[in-house]
Amino acid sequence: MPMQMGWRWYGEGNDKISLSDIKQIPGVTSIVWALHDKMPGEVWEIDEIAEVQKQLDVYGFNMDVVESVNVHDDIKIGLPTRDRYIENYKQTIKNLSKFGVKVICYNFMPIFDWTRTDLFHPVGDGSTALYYEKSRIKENPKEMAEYILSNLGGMTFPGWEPERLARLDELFAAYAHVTKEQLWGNLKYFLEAIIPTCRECDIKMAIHMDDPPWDIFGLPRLLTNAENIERFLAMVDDEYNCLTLCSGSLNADANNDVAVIIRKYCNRIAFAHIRNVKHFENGDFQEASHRDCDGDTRILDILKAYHDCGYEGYIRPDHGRHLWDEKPGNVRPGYGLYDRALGVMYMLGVWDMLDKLENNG
Ligand code: CS2
Ligand code: MN
Repeated sequence: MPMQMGWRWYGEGNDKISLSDIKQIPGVTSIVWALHDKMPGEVWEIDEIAEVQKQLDVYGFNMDVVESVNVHDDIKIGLPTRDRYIENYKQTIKNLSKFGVKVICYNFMPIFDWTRTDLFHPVGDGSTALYYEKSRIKENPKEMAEYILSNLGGMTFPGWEPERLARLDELFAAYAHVTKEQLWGNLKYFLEAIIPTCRECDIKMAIHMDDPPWDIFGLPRLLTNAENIERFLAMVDDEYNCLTLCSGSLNADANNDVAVIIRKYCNRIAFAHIRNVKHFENGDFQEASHRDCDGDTRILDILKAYHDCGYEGYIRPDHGRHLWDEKPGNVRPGYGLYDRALGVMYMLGVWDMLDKLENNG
């Protein structure tokens, strides 16, 4: 079985890109979906999942990968109330398994998901892309949260729930005493509690890399490099405890050689995010097209590594640039149609050629 190409879709009425649009992109078989109006900690109910299944069935897409079932802050903080939210999480896993879901992508980042200082930074060719300016990430998380929230064009983004971020002071206070070691411990507690359910349900938990892969605003981050990936996999050494290996998140730190990491941990990678990043000398980075030479992430080496390992998991283009008529207000930052579709074709082009070479041309 070859790798399976996915496309992240934000749901009916919540994504300008329709399933019919996606159907026209060659090679996409899996819709990477979620119930986007759920708050972290809520159970995903059978009838709500069934609704999505009905929509995907019309186009013959599978719903094998969910991104994300977000983890409630109480679990990350390690509050006594976490057990209630863990029970809810288990129930969601059970409900998802009734629909054949195979992989749940999630993250364990305190408070913020991906963090950028500019969502529409000019690339130089007329397109724009997400940008991280190191010197602008200082002590003011509120400013950054306000900037990001006000530039999402009214669209919802997992990890950027306005209701949750309205309580930013409260959240920061709650995390103030959580050391990096405690966060590791809380992650272990969570996984040990849910992995037996995953095994029963045959669903892999695939943790997303932290983005960017370093501490920000004094908040600890765990999934940042090869050493921490090793620690994570050994901490709960189970085939259902897996990775969402996000090339762009990891390679925001230029010291991370993503292809080497893939070769080492391929059997524990359930989901691959392919994204290219261009580095600047001062530590800033910008997201680039998926083409290898447009960034520094070495996309060709990455695809070759997956191919050599006989990767049969799910893969998707991650963030893309905003092209042509995609402008602030009419496009979900990082998740427009065109550049991600180009990314799919680039990846399939490389993959098809690797297949062909393997079969002696
Ligand atoms: C995205 C994440 O930034 C990224 O690379 O893929 O927003 C991802 O969806 C979440 O961290 C997963 O929980
Ligand atoms: Mn990603």
